[in-house]
Amino acid sequence: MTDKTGDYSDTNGLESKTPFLIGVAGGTASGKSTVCQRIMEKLGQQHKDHAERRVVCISQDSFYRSLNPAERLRAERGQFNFDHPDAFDDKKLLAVLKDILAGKKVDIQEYDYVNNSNSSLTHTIYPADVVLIEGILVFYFPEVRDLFHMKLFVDTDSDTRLARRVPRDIMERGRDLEQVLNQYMNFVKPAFEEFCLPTKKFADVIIPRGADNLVAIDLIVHHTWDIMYKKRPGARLVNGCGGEDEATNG
Ligand code: UZR
Ligand code: MG
Repeated sequence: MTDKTGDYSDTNGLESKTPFLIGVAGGTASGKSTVCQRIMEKLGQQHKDHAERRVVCISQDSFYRSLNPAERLRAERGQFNFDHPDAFDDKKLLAVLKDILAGKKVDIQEYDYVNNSNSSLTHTIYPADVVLIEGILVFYFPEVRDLFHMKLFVDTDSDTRLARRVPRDIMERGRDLEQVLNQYMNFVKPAFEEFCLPTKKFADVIIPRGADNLVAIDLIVHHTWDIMYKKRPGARLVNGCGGEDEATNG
């Protein structure tokens, strides 16, 4: 199979080297997605065509399992616990990450928060040098956790997170205030304390203040760059951090 990545993947769609897998965990609205975006920007990838990206980001939200009719009804009433590990299809996440590590092209379904289910939209993740996986429980499942080459935990105060979560759920995820606060108190906060926070100990780097922490992001980007480019000459990042252009664009 030859795709737009040109000589980067071989004719079987199998890549000759292993992408650098970065897990990004943290509580709801901690800034996980923004941290990932900043890392991608700094590696000069953000505006590249999908097939040409050497750094890609996947959300754990794409791996919510499908709900049965009774669960669906509970979800509509705000009575389904989306913050519990059981809400996820960890086997699927594991299989997809293994495919990514094997250099295969994978299709990821986008999640639709308004309908609490996977949407029909899929996007293709092409073989990349760096793959970021962000989600509240990406370090919860041991087999998944063990696949990451670097683990980041975005550590943002819970009042800050709640203050961000409320407008986001109302504006982007079609909820009303009462629903958001009830869900937060009944599910989001207790599950954070029981399942997410204890996974902080698995992190290699804890990022206080999330995406505002430009120094931490810079350090992570430089470390990633070092590993991907200097220590693994086979890897070819484009427009590297700090504006170095010694890397070739494959
Ligand atoms: P982040 N979530 C929804 O709001 N609706 C769904 O259908 C599925 C998930 C929420 C989930 C969790 N909780 O707190 C949050 N609820 O998405 C995780 N309720 O996403 O890390 O971006 O906050
Ligand atoms: Mg998110």
